[in-house]
Amino acid sequence: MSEQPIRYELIKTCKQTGARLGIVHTPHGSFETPAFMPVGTQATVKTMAPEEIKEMGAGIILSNTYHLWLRPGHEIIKEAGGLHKFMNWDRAILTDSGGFQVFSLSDMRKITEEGVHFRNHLNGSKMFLSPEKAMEIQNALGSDIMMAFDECPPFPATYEYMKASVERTSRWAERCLEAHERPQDQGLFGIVQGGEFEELRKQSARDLVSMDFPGYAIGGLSVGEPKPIMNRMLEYTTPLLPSHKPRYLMGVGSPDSLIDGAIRGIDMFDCVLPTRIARNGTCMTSQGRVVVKNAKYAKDFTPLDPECDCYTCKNYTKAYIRHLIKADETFGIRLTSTHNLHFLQNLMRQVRQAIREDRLGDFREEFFEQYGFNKP
Ligand code: PRF
Ligand code: ZN
Repeated sequence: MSEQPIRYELIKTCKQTGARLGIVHTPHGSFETPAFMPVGTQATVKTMAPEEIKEMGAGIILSNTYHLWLRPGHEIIKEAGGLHKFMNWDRAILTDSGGFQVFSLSDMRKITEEGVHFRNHLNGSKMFLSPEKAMEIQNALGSDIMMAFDECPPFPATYEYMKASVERTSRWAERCLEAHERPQDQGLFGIVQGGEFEELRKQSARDLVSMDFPGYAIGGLSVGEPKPIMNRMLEYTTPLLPSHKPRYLMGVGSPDSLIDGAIRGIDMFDCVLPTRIARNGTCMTSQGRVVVKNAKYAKDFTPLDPECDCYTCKNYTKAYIRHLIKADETFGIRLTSTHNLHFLQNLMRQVRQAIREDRLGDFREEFFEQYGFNKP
């Protein structure tokens, strides 16, 4: 094992936009960036087999500390030989640290300097998550990239609250570094917070950069703020991060935001969007969103996306998929999930090719026009 488990190789920057083409090297293989990470919260990308995710071209998936701690428990996964072996995924895994999930899923949260007290959303029991506990769980899971334990305040938050939160998140990041027991084969990323306040983004980035993490995430965005605010925060924050390390924008996965994030120097993204909307029959296509449940598709015997070469589009019609989704058949969800995940992997391939050819700005225009983002 090399001395640094996570290494970023910058291939080139797009002359038109400044977007970065790169490769992230991990103990479980390398993946090209900008990359989209499918989400496998419960140690499965919902309804999909690992082989299917690989075939779409994904080199890394995301999983969650919070969920796997509550069920089945990190001890069991450790005993199984780690998360890769437990779920039969031999490429890279990134685990989120749990703080964000505690805030979005559990009741009765109380934040203290030590950590967060909350109630288990499955059985109501009292639990406590701290930087040390989040590291213990992620060390047991054995993910290639671990995330520091942070606080992601809701939008909008006051400047005073956000400042105190950023300072606590920096102290928690120090404690994560201290508690990390496998620095030889697991990389720990810091998470920049600060909401919509440039001064606090700067303070957060400065604190975390001084701790010398092998990569940095930008958290606290896509939490309900208008898109122009997210883009402005990215423009402000990415230049504060070291250019020889990967940058990860947490929880972003709409096609327009993936392109706009890449243009602002982001290398990695994750989001439940493709699998979540698949479950109610919504698909991302080259012509925009298709809500396949709509009555107008009842006799539409064409594929979801005429330009797509995924398994779903090669073999099934909108009318059939509509029938399956309306009849609550799980195969319908497999088909829409397959398409949506393939669509985003394919979008990222196109983004990388456009960077290679110094034309990501042109690609953005063409894509937005076809997808319908330019319509009023
Ligand atoms: N922090 C962590 N996970 C996250 C976020 C964050 O700020 C977000 C924000 N979009 C998504 N997931 N730890
Ligand atoms: Zn398809």
